[in-house]
Amino acid sequence: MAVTALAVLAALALLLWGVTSHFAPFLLPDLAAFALAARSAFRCRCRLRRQPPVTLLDVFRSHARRRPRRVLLRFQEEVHTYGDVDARSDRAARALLRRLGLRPGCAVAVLLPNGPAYVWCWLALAKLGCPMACVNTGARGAALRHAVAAAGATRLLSTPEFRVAVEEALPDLHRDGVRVFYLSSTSPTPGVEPLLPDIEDEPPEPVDPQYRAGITPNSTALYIFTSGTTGLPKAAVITEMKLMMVANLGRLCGLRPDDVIYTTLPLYHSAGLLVGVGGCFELGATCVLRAKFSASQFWDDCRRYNVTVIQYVGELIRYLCNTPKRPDDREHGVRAALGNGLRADVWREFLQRFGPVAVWEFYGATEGNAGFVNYTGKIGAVGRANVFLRRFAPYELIEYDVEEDEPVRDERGLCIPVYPGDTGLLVIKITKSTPFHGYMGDTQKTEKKILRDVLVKGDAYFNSGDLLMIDREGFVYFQDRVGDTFRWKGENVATTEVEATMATVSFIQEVNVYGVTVPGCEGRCGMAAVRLRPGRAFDGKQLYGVTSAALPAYAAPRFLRIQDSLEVTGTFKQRKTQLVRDGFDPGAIADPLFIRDDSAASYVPLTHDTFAAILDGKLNL
Ligand SMILES: *[C@@H]1O[C@H](CO)[C@@H](O)[C@H](O)[C@H]1NC(C)=O
Ligand SMILES: *[C@@H]1O[C@H](CO)[C@@H](O)[C@H](O)[C@H]1NC(C)=O
Ligand SMILES: CC(=O)N[C@H]1CO[C@H](CO)[C@@H](O)[C@@H]1O
Repeated sequence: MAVTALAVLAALALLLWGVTSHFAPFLLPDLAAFALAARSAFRCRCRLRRQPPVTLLDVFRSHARRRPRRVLLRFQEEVHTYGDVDARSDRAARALLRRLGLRPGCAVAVLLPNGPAYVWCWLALAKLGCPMACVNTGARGAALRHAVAAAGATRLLSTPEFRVAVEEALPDLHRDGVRVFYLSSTSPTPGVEPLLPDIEDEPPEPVDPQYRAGITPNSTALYIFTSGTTGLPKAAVITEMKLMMVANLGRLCGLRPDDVIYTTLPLYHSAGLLVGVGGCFELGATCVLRAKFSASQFWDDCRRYNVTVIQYVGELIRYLCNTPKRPDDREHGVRAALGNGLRADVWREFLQRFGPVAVWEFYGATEGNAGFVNYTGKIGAVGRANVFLRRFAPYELIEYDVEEDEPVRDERGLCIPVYPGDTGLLVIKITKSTPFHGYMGDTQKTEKKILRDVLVKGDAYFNSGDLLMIDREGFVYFQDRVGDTFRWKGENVATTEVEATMATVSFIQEVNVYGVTVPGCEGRCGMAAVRLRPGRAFDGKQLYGVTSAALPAYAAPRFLRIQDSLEVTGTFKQRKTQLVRDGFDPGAIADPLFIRDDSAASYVPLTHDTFAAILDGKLNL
């Protein structure tokens, strides 16, 4: 098997060497990456095709059996070994079975903070063959009720920490027939029962494996909620196969069983839970959890727990770079960083300041059917357009009309692939090996993510909603979320590009760029919300200078809003919706507002008179 595969690879390599000479410098790394990915996919498939299938839970259990004393979790002062967590999840599985009356396949929603309970709860549910629905800890009221219902869950596990949210939604949850439990020793909420005493009463003995008898590679292991730009979150289906593949990402990036992985990302998202904790299950490695990311504590934690690998999202690295410099900035054992959304400028600054850390930037959507990993370490790139991998996960970048918010189609009604160097919408073909499982109970939303008739009539692609660019050498660059681009004066403005420019201004700590509607104007006019560096004053002339030098006139923000803090989501993505809605009315916004004034070559305060002049069409933007 392996020999045939190698022969095929070698033949392919020889063939391609001549044909695509510009790929030649990267042929070996491309081939190596392909071989690694193929081996990983092969391993996952073999495990899950066995009878009964070997799931990630089984991989965890075999580590727990062979090396029970190995540390799985560190959280604050707590140390939990593989053996401890296995036993704990056995007790919990028994208690859940008895108290919740679960049957295999019943989804159970959890609203839990980052911590060991998240992990043993997950394992307990997996041992019962029940998918866990990971509710965003920020969900309140209707959003909480919606999340539980979207996953089809009839039980919700939480803790008194979320008492306010639970009590607010409780009448509605009860009306929907959902029973709520706290994983605590007592309950402050009438109608919510505590589970901890029951869990502690149970013996640490495994539950009957019969509960997992129905598991196939296709079974739902988890529901992870993805937030769109609009509307309520969608419950993305994570199957056993997908879980296994994503948990193997760390191994693909060279992580080892002796690694200590530091996760400050929320566990209700796939990066923290699947790549981080799941990656540790896969490797038998140690995971250091933190309730919440803290920029000032980050490196102290890394030193204290001997962390070797960190997980990031782009903003997190930016926060780290924004902390005051310290003499011990380079004193840490971190050798690799795993994550996504890191911009080239921040990436460079991070390496310069904190030393040689291998940055494994990857790209992939929770519900997506394929992704990219940077396997060459090219700064700024999310990966390579690997000709070998493309045969298995065929993707295209297609022309996208930002104004109409849909792909451009030719006279035959098909999409148009972009040329190298041009930005296009990433779509990935839906095939047997790259399936798209969609969103639970929402065929309409699932169908919306599927793009049909892309290259030929009748084909189907997963619409990533992301704009990417592949350069002539085959490096892939993330450009924008589809919603992050707006039109102004007939031009596309990429908010991330404007943000990257404004972030270089010395007095700006954080910036969030978006487009606001102006009565009587087509498209959206650029606006930026900024947070100033502590102790620094706003300098309109300097900002004007930097933005005019680096940005085309249509892209430089016309309006500016200074905020004490910029609101971010659980994964530090900036929230734009509310800012867009707020607009630029000085009568309605308490924050200081400025307008770009070309005659003064500066940003000047936006007065009520100026605002009125804009509305009356007397002042042309
Ligand atoms: C997995 O599910 C899909 C439908 O979602 C079905 O077409 C396919 O046959 C299933 N595969 C296996 C191995 O059960
Ligand atoms: C970190 O490493 C040092 C030196 O090897 C060791 O003494 C210490 O106990 C380790 N700390 C943890 C939390 O593993
Ligand atoms: C497989 C591979 O080459 N991965 C690379 C990704 O990028 C970092 C550098 O930032 C390299 O160290 C890794 O080796």
